[in-house]
Amino acid sequence: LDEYGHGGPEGRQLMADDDELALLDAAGIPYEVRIADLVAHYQSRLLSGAALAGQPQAQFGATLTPPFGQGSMGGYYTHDEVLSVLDQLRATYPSLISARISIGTTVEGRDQWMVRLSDNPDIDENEPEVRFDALHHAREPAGMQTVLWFMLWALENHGSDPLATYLLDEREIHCIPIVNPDGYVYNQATDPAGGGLWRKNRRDNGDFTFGVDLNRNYATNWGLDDVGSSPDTFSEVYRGPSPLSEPETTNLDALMAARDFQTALSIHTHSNLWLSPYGHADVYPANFADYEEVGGLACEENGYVVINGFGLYATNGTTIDHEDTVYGTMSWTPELGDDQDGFWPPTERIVPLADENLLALQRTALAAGTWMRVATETRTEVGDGDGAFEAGETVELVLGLRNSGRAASGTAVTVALSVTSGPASVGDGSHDFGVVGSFGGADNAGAPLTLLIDGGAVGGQRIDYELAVTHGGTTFVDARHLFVGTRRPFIADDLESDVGWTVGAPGDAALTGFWERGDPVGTDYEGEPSNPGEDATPGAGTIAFVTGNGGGSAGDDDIDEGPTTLLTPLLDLSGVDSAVLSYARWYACQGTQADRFDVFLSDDAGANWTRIDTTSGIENAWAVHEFTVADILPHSAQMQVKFVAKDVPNNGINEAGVDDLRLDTFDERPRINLYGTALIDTPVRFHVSGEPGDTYTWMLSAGTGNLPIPGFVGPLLLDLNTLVFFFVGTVPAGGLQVTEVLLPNDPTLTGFTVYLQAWVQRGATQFLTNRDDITLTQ
Ligand code: 0X9
Ligand code: CA
Ligand code: ZN
Ligand code: CA
Repeated sequence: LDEYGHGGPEGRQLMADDDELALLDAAGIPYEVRIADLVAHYQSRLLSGAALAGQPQAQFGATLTPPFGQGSMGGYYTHDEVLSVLDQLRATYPSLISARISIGTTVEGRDQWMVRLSDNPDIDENEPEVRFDALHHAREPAGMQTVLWFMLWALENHGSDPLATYLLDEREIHCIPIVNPDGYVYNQATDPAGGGLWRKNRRDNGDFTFGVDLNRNYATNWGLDDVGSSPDTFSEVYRGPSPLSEPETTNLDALMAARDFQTALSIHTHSNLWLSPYGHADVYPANFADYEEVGGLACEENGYVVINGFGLYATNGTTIDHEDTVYGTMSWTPELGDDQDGFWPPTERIVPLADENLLALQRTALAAGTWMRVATETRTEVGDGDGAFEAGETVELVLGLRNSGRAASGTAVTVALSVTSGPASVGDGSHDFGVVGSFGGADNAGAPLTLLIDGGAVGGQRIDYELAVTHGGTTFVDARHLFVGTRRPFIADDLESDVGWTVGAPGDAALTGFWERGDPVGTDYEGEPSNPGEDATPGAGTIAFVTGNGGGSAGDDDIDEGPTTLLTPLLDLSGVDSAVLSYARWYACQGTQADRFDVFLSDDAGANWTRIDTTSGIENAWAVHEFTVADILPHSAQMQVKFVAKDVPNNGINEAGVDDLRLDTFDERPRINLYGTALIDTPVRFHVSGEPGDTYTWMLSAGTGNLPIPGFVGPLLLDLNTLVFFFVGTVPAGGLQVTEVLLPNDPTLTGFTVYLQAWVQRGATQFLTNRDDITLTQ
């Protein structure tokens, strides 16, 4: 039996052949067959012929033959295609990538090919060294594609992208896309369209079995016990007759000895994990904190779970344990893709999977040398003391620098501040932080950098500035921004009533634990909260959206399978110049941690989505997350947020929650917003955002206009002939008035559009706000 999912309280998923099922039957051990023919299952998702050729051109590697993502094994490159790609890249970028270098030959006499990416790639320069390898296991080609994707990104962007330029100029990046060519070619022979399941190398064990698990054959803790590897030749984790018995591992070991790899990834699939040493026992490298730091930064975007190998299951004789122990390399085994991706993710997943790991490979390469980051930034207002950054005031910036790399900064680190746009100039513009040691930090508390906001700046204006971090002759620019003025909400949804959120979307496959709105009923898993017991809204609020809210045991109430999707009503952000989106989020992923909760933003009513937030950890607490919308997508009238949680495979406790959706602006002008689906006989929320004490009068009309009115800020945007004054009020403390209006239960009004605007008086100033509209639906 061959485990492929990574277990948990609801049981492990196993691969078994017919003989093994017969043994289970004979022993009376119950099981459920989820996928009867795994190869056929994988092949059913792999494209060929015209469908493959019709795949969209990927962002990188579009001019390769075949293009990236269109290899002839269901989109995956064959062994020979990989070699051809390496040769094509050498021909195109001879000053940035070496010719193929053989690190040795395999059991069947094939070469294990490596390339070095760097400036002067044919010379061994004194630059920090990194290694990326893939396909130790022959059935895990997504790792190979990911290594190639990183190479393509670096080569195609050298000279234009600062990070690609830096990494190629200042690192030596060694890539071995196919560690186990014999096994990979064997899979090609048995399953030319992809989906082959051979894992080990092709050693003839002399007893009618083949193959040694190369990820159990390294010397460190080789054969320590029969749990972490097997002495049985037929086992998928057969460790071989002796440490480094296989030429494939011997060659890798010789390479590790000859080079000075500071960081390395030995890439596998699958389960969305980032595994660190060690796997043989519950013990940790002395620099485990550094492992956690770099691993955590690497996985900031992909959301993979960062844990030590033993925390997953016991292994011995693995690549990374050996490399850490013998050579001091910080070495990880990523397990790319989720358990639906499996070993042969669908063709259309090749690019997304590679791309979701690009940042992780970049950061692993950065960590091989000096990697200075602006880890924290604290802004302090020096002015009227109200906390808002306003005209004529000074903003003090205290930076916490962190070196998340394996080399000290060498020379002193300086940071220079500059304003790139907006109403501000630089006061104290630079600071010398001195030399910053490996995995060390420095700050400028007591000597802040300063931004001087222009006297004429108005609320809502955006100031873009840059922090240029320089050391050893190289500079990295960290772009930041702030908004002038007082932040206040213009849409705030505490979910205490429902104005049109949507549960469920095409593709949802949850069996239980659908999103539902209610007063959360707490559940527990091993003494830790799973479903929240309270909503997030401070004060009087009681209601939130949670996944399953039946109470009882955590296992009954949580998400099984999935995903389950929750969508907000449309959010009208047109004409808002400084929108900040925030929401309170809860996520408890317990038992097994490989599941996730993703949040997406759309600017076209859900036709396209951009992921803005992801987690797979145990938060067990409401936390507010916020985003500057314009950094992600342009503002539109059709913005929407969706929350997607899943437990795939169904093997743990998964509970997500959402509350307190807010959109804030720094704009000084009052603004209105109608929020909710305009279904007859349901409530819509009328929002007036302004300074506390502003008095407002809602106006309603059947048509639009554009009429400047003397003495008013802003034109009248309604048709004067049908204009009706609706209701009046005063903006309360907090800056947002929310009035719920029940739409009439009158089907004859469907399709009818009403336009609204507010007339707002603030002291002596009269404003006419933006316009919003509502079309009644049934
Ligand atoms: O078992 C392996 O070799 C790796 N998983 S895979 O599914 N790609 O075969 C994981 C090895 C990670 N190390 C530990 N779990 N200790
Ligand atoms: Ca170089
Ligand atoms: Zn593997
Ligand atoms: Ca609430």
